[in-house]
Amino acid sequence: MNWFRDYLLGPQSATHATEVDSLFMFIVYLTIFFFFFNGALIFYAARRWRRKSDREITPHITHNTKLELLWSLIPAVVVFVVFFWGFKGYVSAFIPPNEALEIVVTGKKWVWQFEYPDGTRSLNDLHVPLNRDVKLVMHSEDVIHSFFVPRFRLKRDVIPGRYTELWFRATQPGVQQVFCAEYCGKGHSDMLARIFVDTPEQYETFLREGDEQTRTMPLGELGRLVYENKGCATCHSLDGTRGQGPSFKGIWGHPADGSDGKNYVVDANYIRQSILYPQAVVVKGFEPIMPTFQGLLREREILGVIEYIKSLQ
Ligand code: HEC
Ligand SMILES: [Cu+2]
Repeated sequence: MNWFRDYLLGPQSATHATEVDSLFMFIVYLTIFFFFFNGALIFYAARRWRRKSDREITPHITHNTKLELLWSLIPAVVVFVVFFWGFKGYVSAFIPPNEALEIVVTGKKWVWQFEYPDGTRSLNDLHVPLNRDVKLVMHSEDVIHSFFVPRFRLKRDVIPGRYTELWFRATQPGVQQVFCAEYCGKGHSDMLARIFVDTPEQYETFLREGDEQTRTMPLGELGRLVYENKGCATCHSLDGTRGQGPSFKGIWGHPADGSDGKNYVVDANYIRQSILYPQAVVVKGFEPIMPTFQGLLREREILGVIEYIKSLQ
């Protein structure tokens, strides 16, 4: 009967789906059973006790204790079974396991933004490893949205000013559709995201080289994104003003004075070194406070920064 379940609900793609579906199908089959059972009783009664002649007088029956107990107790038991079964699934859906990979989800008109433990961000594309517990910590920047993954059988509101959580363990490789299930304005129906369920190798590649955007965006633009999103902007200005660190404006191709008294030309290798080993050359007149970005920036992002600094003449 799995074809029937898949026809009604779509394929199951996370552990939670099996739990939800078994209860759902139990209720469906129960409903079908009682549809025919009650129908048959009605037909039987209509035939068995139909009026036979005009003079016939029906007996005066006030009640039947046995029958009344039966039709109260059986539904009561069924209702309790459904309640506890559903409650168990609800609790397991909303209490994440301790070791889950944590991803921050931000809903805003009209995109989903994801942030991984290593600081990587992506828009509308969520990458998760296959067969691993993933916990989503969700919040909204504007109105109420709702994160809905039909094939995981999971849905939860995403609310401004508060965190809600959701967790899952994807069991099928491939792509899953995410919908916003809370009307949130003009672009509501475009608020679509995809979950890429990656093999461990694909997930490693994603973390190392970034998503589609990081891998394909023009280098200069990628560099600007890195500058804005990874904190460079807090210390380095673009307009020549001196901040905690030297401004990026016009440094490309010019000599930099090291505090060791030597002169260094600002080229690609110099910038790369400044990012990965900031203490190797400390620019004269500045404190050695720049943190290393080793492991935080991908190769292509470093190339992007170089390209970006080059463009700031
Ligand atoms: C906490 C402040 C801080 C942050 C954040 C920071 N830097 Fe720096 N940076 C400095 C300081 C101070 C210097 C000068 C001293 C030195 O060379 O270590 C510097 C130097 C540099 C230089 C050499 C500049 C020159 O004129 O020779 C480059 C290139 C650079 N940083 C790139 C970056 C990039 C790219 C980022 C972001 C990924 C970044 N920095 C983030 C403080 C910071
Ligand atoms: Cu929405």
